Amino acid sequence: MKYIKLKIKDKTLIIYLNRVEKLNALNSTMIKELDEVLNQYLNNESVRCVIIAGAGDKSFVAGADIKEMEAFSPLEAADYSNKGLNLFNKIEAYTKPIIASINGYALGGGCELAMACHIRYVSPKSLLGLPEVTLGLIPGYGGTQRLRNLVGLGKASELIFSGKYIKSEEALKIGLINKICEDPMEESIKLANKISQNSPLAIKYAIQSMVSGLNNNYLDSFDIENNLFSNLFDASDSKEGISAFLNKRTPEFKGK
Ligand code: DAK
Repeated sequence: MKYIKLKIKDKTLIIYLNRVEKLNALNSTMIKELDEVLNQYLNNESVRCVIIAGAGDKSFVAGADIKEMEAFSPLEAADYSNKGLNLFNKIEAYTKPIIASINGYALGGGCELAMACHIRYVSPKSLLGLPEVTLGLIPGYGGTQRLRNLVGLGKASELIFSGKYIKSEEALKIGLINKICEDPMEESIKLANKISQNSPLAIKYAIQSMVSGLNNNYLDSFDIENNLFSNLFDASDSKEGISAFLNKRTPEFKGK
């Protein structure tokens, strides 16, 4: 892979977006490579959690690659747009938890990528924002929806209309990120290890249930949650978890 470095730590796949000289700005090759990696590991049972980070110490992702966009024909723009949107939706619905470990700039498409992840751990000096309107664009990877879902319409409007960057502290205050950490990778790995002790099947269903709530009306989502909950009683993980609790031992989940 040209722009992606992979590392496996215990049961966690760490994906580094690696285009340091361009502050990891997302181009179409990176989008393709990231998509391939996620497809490759989706059914790999030894991986229970994923971390996405930017290589280097300055940037998570400083946005979509502005230079590449400049040369797009309308047809290329449509293709780029479809592939990017599909990837970001895939990340949001990915059935293993994905943590964005953010060290530095998370701007434009980079902030959208972080928002598509399930959890965001961020260094104190990071800067986040959606400056697309300063380029005559709007967030195009689902960012208008995801930012509104995370921070509410008022704050989302303020950020998107102004294109301003905010520091980690403000991002935490408005609910855009989960936590500020001196070392976001170390903390992300700790969280991933904790998550990996739990039932992969239960986590998969929790993700499916939460994502279904984004696509369905409120009451239908309860039905979906109810079905997923009931299905777990057919699975060995729930029997293992309940039996381990009752027998005062540590459960060994298989994700089945
Ligand atoms: N694209 C391309 N190159 C970038 C880049 C980007 N987004 N961000 C940085 N770089 C490159 C710089 O051009 C520079 O390259 P060289 O000149 O060395 O060749 C190198 O990275 C280092 O950057 P700087 O020299 O500028 O570094 P500084 O520390 O001085 O400044 C900065 C850091 C992050 C403040 C600055 O680089 C900056 O303002 N970058 C652009 C930030 C930005 O506007 N990001 C949003 C991009 S728009 C869509 C979906 C999504 C989107 C669009 C369409 N569809 C579905 C159709 C999303 C759009 C965006 O993300």
